[in-house]
Amino acid sequence: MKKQLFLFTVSLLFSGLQLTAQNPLVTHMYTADPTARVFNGKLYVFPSSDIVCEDGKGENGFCMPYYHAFSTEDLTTWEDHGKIIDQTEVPWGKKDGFGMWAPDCVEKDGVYYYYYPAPPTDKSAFRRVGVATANDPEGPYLLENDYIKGVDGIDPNVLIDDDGRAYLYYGGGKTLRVAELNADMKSIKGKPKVIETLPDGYKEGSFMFKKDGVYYFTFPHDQSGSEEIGYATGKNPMGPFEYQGIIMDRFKDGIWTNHHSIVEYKNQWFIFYHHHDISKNQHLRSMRADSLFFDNNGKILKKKATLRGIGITKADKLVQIDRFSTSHNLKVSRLKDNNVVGWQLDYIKNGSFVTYNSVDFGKNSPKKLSIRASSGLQGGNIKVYVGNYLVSTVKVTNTGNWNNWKEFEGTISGEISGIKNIKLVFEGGDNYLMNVDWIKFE
Ligand code: FUB
Repeated sequence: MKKQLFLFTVSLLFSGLQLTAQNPLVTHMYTADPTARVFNGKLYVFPSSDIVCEDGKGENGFCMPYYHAFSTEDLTTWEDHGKIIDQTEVPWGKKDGFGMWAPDCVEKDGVYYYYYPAPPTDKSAFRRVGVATANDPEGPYLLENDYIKGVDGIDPNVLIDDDGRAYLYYGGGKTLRVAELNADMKSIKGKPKVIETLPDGYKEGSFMFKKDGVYYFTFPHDQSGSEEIGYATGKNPMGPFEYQGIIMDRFKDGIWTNHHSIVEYKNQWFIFYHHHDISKNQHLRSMRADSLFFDNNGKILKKKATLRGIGITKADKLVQIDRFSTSHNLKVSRLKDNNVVGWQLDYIKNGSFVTYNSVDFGKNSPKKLSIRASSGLQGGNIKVYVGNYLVSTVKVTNTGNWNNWKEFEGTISGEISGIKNIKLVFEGGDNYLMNVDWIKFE
């Protein structure tokens, strides 16, 4: 996968579009703790931002100084609306705390309320929760002068119920809490309540949503070395809730957190979460998304995290096949090209394959295809299937070494149109055959 230059100095100023029909959703900066919301027919994502820590900054290895907002209408083209809040603007917060952890944003009566945790200058708690308001989800946001009194913790999340009452969920550690918000959306009614009857172990990042009259209380939960995402359901926004099971298993490749949100957009449910795809450093995370499904009884079907993610990929653009839906007997690693965020398929053997869902071939069938590949050994053949049909066999030969890339072409037999799933099957001798970057149909 070969994309735009990966220059963080430039990205700080960046505001623009990028095509990312797969995971991670954006590659020009690190984004964690994604809260997805639908406003005005668009899907917005409000993540936190990880940056590389200078010595002694931040906490727990995280350096998180500001928030950006992102949106999409097609799940493929993501717009970065730029920085919406910076730690230096928080009236009650440490200007160099680097502790702007997971936020949320909701809309009520045309006003957008942005909830964010930050380390307070009065040192009254590890985190307090602030509110900022705007007339547009992209800002500009006006920050309240003080934090919400009585709320002490991380990961604010707000549900506005069908009757207009609003609830703030937050917390991390052994307990997660809920408090009803007053009509001003900036203060709470009474004392927060601990949410009971959840499984033991560290919990944080709770996200509440309502579907068919049922309150789904979902939360990352560590009981075995990194966070799985679990959920409980109830008939009341303040509980009690009954634990139902796991939505997403824990990752086992060196990332401890998995903060998420769940949203319905254009009649499909999605789970947004994060991973360390770009950095392989658990403090420099990148947001992802996958489709989510429910059974007929409202139970959430367990989701396997994918590289493919969401969104439709145009066949005549580069199909980043290393962001596959499924794979067999091969590996993925970062491209070795300097300053490029991208990945490659490697350790490909005879019989290895990848599938990639939802490629849009449009109305006019392509006549040929090209595949960017390399091989330090003998190469091999790639059989390209579209739907159930073998449409081409591309021969890849030795390119001199594994990092010397060439484009190999094939002709297409048959007519292809519409949105199709594709599959690449690799054939050859006993050794590793080739590395593959992308495929393109023309
Ligand atoms: O991003 C910092 C913290 O890590 C979040 O607040 C938690 O939910 C976890 O993702």
